[in-house]
Amino acid sequence: MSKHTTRTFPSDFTWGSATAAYQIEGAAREGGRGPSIWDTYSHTPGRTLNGDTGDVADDHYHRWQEDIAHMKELVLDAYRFSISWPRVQPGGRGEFNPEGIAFYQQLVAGLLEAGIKPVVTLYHWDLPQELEDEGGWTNRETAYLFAEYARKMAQELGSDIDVWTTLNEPWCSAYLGYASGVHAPGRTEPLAALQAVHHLNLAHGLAGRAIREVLGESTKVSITLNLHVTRMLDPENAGDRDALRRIDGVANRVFLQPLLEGAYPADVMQDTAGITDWSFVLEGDTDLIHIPLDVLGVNYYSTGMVREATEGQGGSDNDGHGNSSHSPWVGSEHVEWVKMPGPYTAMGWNIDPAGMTELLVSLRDSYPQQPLMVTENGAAFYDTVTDDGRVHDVERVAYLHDHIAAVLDAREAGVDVRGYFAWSLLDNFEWGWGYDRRFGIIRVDYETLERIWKDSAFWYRTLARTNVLPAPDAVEYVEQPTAG
Ligand code: IFM
Repeated sequence: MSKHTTRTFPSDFTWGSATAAYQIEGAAREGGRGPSIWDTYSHTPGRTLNGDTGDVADDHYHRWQEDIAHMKELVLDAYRFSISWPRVQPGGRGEFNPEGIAFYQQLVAGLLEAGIKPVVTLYHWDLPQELEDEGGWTNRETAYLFAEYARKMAQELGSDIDVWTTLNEPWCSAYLGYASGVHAPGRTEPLAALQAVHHLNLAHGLAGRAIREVLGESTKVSITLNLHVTRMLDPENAGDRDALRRIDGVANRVFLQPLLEGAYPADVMQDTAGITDWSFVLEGDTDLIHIPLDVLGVNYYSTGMVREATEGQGGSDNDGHGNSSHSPWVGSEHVEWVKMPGPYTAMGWNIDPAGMTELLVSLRDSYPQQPLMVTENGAAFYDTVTDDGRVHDVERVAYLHDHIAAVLDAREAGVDVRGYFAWSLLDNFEWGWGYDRRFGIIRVDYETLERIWKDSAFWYRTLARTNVLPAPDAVEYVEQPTAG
């Protein structure tokens, strides 16, 4: 046994796990579901690794009962999942699809029966394709349609939902979808990305208001952001300080400020003046966006570092992980990313638990009254099933242990962080990386769709059951639920 001091979370701390519809559901052409931008994108040759698509994914659409049994055995307090907009409203406007709505109603009923709180995300990137054909998130109309979809979900799922999260990681939807094009819809237009930023922010405000109109002002509304913990190479260098300011602006403040303060950052508008005059922000929009958030969802995986661009490097393809040929960093032509030291996960992302504490503490410093929730954290590794039939994912257990300890550090520094959701419950479709990158605490065999608990699942179960952070080597095996 390793040396380990006992560290405890309060009994009301929420332990959960998270997934997203397109990544796990499959049944892409069943139950009246319409096509989403991710169906189109993943079926376009060359867009995803190995041409993988979400057509079958984890087949959660048919195996949701088994998946709830896993969550119950994991002793989870909450499950964060997303609703597929094109499953419940195939064209994104007009008629709703009762079969799609019934799917989520039965899922929610099943969770409640298992004593698990449903935490819903209304948009985790699967825009109905018909709306993209009309401009997608560059079109203001999409924000209004999103609010109508949110209203309908509030009417249909009602007070059974613990937290209503409007959007997951609008940074990815806007910049990866419309600037670097490594996510659906695969566009590479900086102006479109900024329009998308604003219309996503607006969609959040309108949807949150619609949900509270239906269910009452005390209904818990949230949004999840993937805030970027970025450092600068040389704090003494004015160019490096400016590089950090720019990245913090387009990555973080362009969301945080309208959401939590009701205004766009003036410096971001200035940095992007060559692209747009921001006339798509209409009078009153920022007031609409600025609604009380019961919790702010925070997704954290790794850190980055920037410096002032050296000759010819600015606005390069480098997203900190070298993933795109077009830059997502709109308005940041003077910025160069510095490779972070390892260790790295299978995504090539550096492992830096201190960044988790830093992020939570900095949010508290900027917004002291805002409760927080870690809605995603986890790691992809190339797991293998060993002869004993188990997956000894030692690296993932260490990653979870160290990051959860970092959450505890933030709590001990007085940060009001109320819960933690491991990404992800199951191995799943990792967007452009297809099924190659495995984030699950439960392994999915993509041939048989069998679920196999990894050591990280057993470890996380002990934590959720006891509220005491187990040592990384304290893996307690129990019988895992079987299918059927
Ligand atoms: O799989 C994604 C998820 O959909 C959104 N947040 C990051 C995860 C890992 O890349």
